[in-house]
Amino acid sequence: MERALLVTLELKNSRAPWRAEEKALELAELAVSSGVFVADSIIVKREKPHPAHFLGKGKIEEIAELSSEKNIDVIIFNNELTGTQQKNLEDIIDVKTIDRTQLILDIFARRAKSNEGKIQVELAQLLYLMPRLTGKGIILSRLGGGIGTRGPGEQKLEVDRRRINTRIAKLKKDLDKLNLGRATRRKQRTKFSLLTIAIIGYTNSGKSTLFNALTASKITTQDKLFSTLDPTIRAFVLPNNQKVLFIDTVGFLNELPHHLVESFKATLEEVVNADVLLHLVDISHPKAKEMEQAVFIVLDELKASDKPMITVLNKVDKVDDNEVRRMVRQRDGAIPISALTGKNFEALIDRITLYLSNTIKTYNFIVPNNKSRLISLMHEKGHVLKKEYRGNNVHLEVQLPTALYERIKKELREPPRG
Ligand SMILES: Nc1nc2c(ncn2[C@@H]2O[C@H](COP(=O)(O)OP(=O)(O)OP(=O)(O)O)[C@@H](O)[C@H]2O)c(=O)[nH]1
Ligand SMILES: [Mg+2]
Repeated sequence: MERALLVTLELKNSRAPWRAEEKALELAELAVSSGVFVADSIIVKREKPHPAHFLGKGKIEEIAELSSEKNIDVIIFNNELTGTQQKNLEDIIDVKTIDRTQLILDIFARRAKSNEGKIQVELAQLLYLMPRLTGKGIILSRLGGGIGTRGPGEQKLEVDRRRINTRIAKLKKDLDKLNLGRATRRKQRTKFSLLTIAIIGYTNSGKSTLFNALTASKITTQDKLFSTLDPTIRAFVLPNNQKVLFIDTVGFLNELPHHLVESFKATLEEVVNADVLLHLVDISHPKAKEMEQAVFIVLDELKASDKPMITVLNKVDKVDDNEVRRMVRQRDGAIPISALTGKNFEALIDRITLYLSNTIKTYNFIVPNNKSRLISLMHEKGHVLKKEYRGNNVHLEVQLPTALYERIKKELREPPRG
């Protein structure tokens, strides 16, 4: 097992929602999830990062000493380093140095199982590497393999600039092909007019545990970050006999590397296209509030922040009842549950049923042919159950969010433009 030293930079006067200690704790969890042993973790205070060395020379000497004292194999910085900073740090300390993004990419590389997952991870890794290659393309760490250099499926990452470019182009093309398949499958699901409910939330909040409990599935759940990468879909029948689909998918993180979000667009499409989001919050975690916020930031990036959402407060078995009540009061309409013990599942299912019947209904429209934009909107945001062309009109039966119905009704009343 590689022995890691973690270094977190604390900017003076920073008002960030996560304190340096809290960031350091999360980095340790990430490091453990990637399979290294955390030998030590330090926090360094500075006004701002040094452009060339990230830290001051004196501090770097100290870290070098600590590393040899503790037999460190890898130093993990809790920030994104530039290629120059990384190289300079390695040159002085003479120990492999990686940053938080590489660590996260490494976890993803080890977890990726499906073909699509592997392509997405490799693409994110190469996009990260590209601007950091020097000269003909020397890999970031000249100091051995292991963490930070692994590709999906334990193969080594490509390091030659020209070959990386070719590879990136190929991966993008492969992804496009897979996206097409995904879109087709989604269309098929729409045909059966099944509403989809995506279970989303911070990594380790208990999404897969809830998904398994509801749908009697066996997705791996563990007390590690990013256990799930590939989305899984299963049917579920609500008490009113309505069949719906639940989706379990990859977790979110504070300051999730941009390339990852970019590369995982296909997987995350399942979230964007879901009818309702079930946002799972681990309320036993001291940073629950900030984690919730981090989830909203990723949703924003995915342009999915206006999706209908039910907030679910998970792991109530680990929290005092009064505290749970306080947290429920803070969040209008949130449902407290324990995915592990099954506590309050009935209330959750009832809420989902009620929510769906209140927010998504089946409507009939007669739309003039010249308002084709409205018809595409219905296809995009709802489930078109029937469509018939009669003369100058299209008759449609559509399942739609009630809010959207009001908008469409209004636009239908307006005389056609032009
Ligand atoms: N005490 C308690 N533990 C829970 C509960 N729900 C989940 N866990 C534990 O939390 C850990 C993470 O659960 P997962 O279901 O893997 O979480 P996830 O959100 O799917 O995580 P990623 O896929 O890594 O993003 C596991 O160790 C679960 O056993 C709960 O209600 N109570
Ligand atoms: Mg999971």
